[in-house]
Amino acid sequence: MNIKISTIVAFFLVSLLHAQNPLVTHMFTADPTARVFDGKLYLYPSHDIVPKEGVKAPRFCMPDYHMFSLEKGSTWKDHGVILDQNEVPWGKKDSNGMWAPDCIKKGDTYYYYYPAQPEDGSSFRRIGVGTSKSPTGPFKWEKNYIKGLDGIDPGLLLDDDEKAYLYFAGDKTLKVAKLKDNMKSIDGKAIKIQGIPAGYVEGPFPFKYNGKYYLTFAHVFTDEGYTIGYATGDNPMGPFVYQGKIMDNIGNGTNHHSVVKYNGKWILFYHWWDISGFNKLRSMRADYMEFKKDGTIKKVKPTLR
Ligand code: FUB
Repeated sequence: MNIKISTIVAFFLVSLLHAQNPLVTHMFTADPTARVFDGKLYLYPSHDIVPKEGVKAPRFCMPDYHMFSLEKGSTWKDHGVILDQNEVPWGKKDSNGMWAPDCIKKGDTYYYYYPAQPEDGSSFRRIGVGTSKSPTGPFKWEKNYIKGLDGIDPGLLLDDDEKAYLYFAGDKTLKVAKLKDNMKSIDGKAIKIQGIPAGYVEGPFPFKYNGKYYLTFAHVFTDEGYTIGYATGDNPMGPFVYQGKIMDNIGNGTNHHSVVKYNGKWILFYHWWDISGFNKLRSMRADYMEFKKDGTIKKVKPTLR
């Protein structure tokens, strides 16, 4: 009886998720970081917009962050702008460079991490943080970026011992820094993760499964292009061992993603150019992901059109 009910529920959830791609259609969304807080599913993506006239070369134009929650009836509620580029206390104004963010909860506080171009010109991107007592904000933004982090795509892991690790993409290397208990500064220096294969580009996302550390990331092959790969390890700071691909190249140019367990099932969130057909105007999507008995991940076949 139980099996029958869980099969029906699983089938319903699968149809529901597949029927939903792309997840939202009223705006372009990319780089979806999915998080479950107190049983509810939230998405923290970035936001692509059409560049203003006069911008000749197609490039990312990303002025702010929205966030979404999954509501009854499987609708994604848009909570509006939670951070505009011109509100970044340390950021360069109108730089349109608000790339992939992340949000985690420690204790009763939510910490939202985001990259932006610094006003002081000290780097291509720095990583800032804001705090809130609610997953939907409002967030109180720290006045300065986190010192010692020079890169993009913050991906957070809160380990079972409550120690937090911030993974990020710095100059085509995958780096990690342990955070201090205040979650706003790093403990020691950021280091390069050992064991990540050549072709690694960006978008590190960490999670734990059966006591092992998993790191997923964008991996480019010369003969295939942009894929999602992953590695596993026994220590959050590495070394890691490359295990293969989770998703083949789907012709996106980028495929920033995240992995989450929700309602007992693992889901891969990623993006594609569903609505625009253009790789700088992306839409977030989701498909179920499965582990094999040995802990390796079955490749996810995207439900494209
Ligand atoms: O969305 C802007 C950048 O493109 C992200 O930071 C990368 O991961 C890639 O998706």
